[in-house]
Order: sequence, then C-alpha cells, then structure tokens
Amino acid sequence: MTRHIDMTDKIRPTESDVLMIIDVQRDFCAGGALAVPEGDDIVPVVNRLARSFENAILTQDWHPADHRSFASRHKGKKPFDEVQMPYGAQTLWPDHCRQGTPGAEFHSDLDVPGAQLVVRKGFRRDIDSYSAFFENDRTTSTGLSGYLRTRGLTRVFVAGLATDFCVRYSAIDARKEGFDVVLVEDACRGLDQGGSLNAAMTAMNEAGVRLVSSSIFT
Ligand code: VGL
Ligand code: ZN
Repeated sequence: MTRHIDMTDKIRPTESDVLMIIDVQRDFCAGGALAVPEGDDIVPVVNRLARSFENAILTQDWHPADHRSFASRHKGKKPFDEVQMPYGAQTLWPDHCRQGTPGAEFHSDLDVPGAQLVVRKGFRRDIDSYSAFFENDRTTSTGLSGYLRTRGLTRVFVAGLATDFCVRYSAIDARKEGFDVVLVEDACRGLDQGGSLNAAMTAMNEAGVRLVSSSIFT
C-alpha cells in the first residue's frame, strides 16, 4: 500500500495539542504475552516525541484475570479465533495485561515523566476496549472525550501499540468525537493479523486521520 504522509513541514506542538501514547506495555513488547513485532522499537521514538509536547497522556490495557477477551475463557477456542459477544464479533487474545502483573506495566524504558493522565481500559470483565474513548460495545465511554474537552485539548497526536487494534480504534474515535487527529506513523507498530494493518491504515485515512513522521517535530 502506498502511504501518503500528510504533513511534512516542521511542527511545534502547542498548548492545545496532546500526545496520546497507546498501550506501550510489556505484554505488547518482545517476550510479552501478545508481543507486537518490533514493538520495542517505538520506545525511543515515543520518548523523543514526548519531549516536544506540553501535554501527554497514556493508555494502559488493564484486564481482570478472567477477562472475556481471553481465549482461555472460551472452551475449544484459541488465540486469534473470533467469537460473538453480546456486542458483536470479538477477536480472542492470549491472556495479557492482567491487572497488577508485570506484563501490564509500561515498558521499562518508556520515559514520559510529564504524562498527565493514565487511561486504564478493558477493566470490565465482559467488554473488551481497544479504544481509549469507547469500549468495544461502542457505547460505554471511558470519559476521555470529556477530559480532553475540559482541558481545551483539540488536536490529538497518536503513538503506540498496536496500530491495527488499539491505535486504530482510538484514532478513529477521536475523529468521531470531533478532535483533529494525527498518527505518528513511525511511533506505532502493528500486529498485522491477516491484512489488519492495511485495513487499519485505510480506515484511519477514510476517517480523516492525518499521517506524519516523528522527524517533523521540533
Ligand atoms: C490490544 C489486543 C488486545 C492493543 C489490546 O493494545 O492493540 N490489542 N488488547
Ligand atoms: Zn487487551
């Protein structure tokens, strides 16, 4: 797929910009339960990026031990199978990011001491939550839109893991909620399950998510 980088001029984030760092957690990195290929590679990129921003927030995938998105909770199913949940199709995952476990911790090299908010998501046993804004039933809110609006943050730059799941849904929901959204492409990596990465890039593009490289930040 050809990738069209939308903004190539140097950019200096302002007080109404926020960097949203999605799920840079040990379970999504090398050796983790649901490792994203090259997931670790984004950590220095995100750290550098964060220094350009006055405002940064983090999300943290945060599941109870018996979360319904875990294949282990479904007899005869294995990770990456799909099941029907009351809210629709749900991909099943290996047990990951269990609350309070080392795998749920942020990557040990992630260095964003100025981050202002941690949004934990996926803590309801029966609903998964890819997006930082709405859970997978597409109606239960995390409250993030209200937080961003109340603080006057209008443009959201997105980085993190995984491009084709939590990054994708967070970026598109941010657009739906009326924010300007910019994906920092080299600050993300995807799982790429059966074409999911290309599908994600197309869906984000159609939703009006713009693309930049981390090299344009001053
Ligand atoms: C994620 C699958 C399950 C992600 C989280 O962070 O992209 N993917 N839970
Ligand atoms: Zn999860």
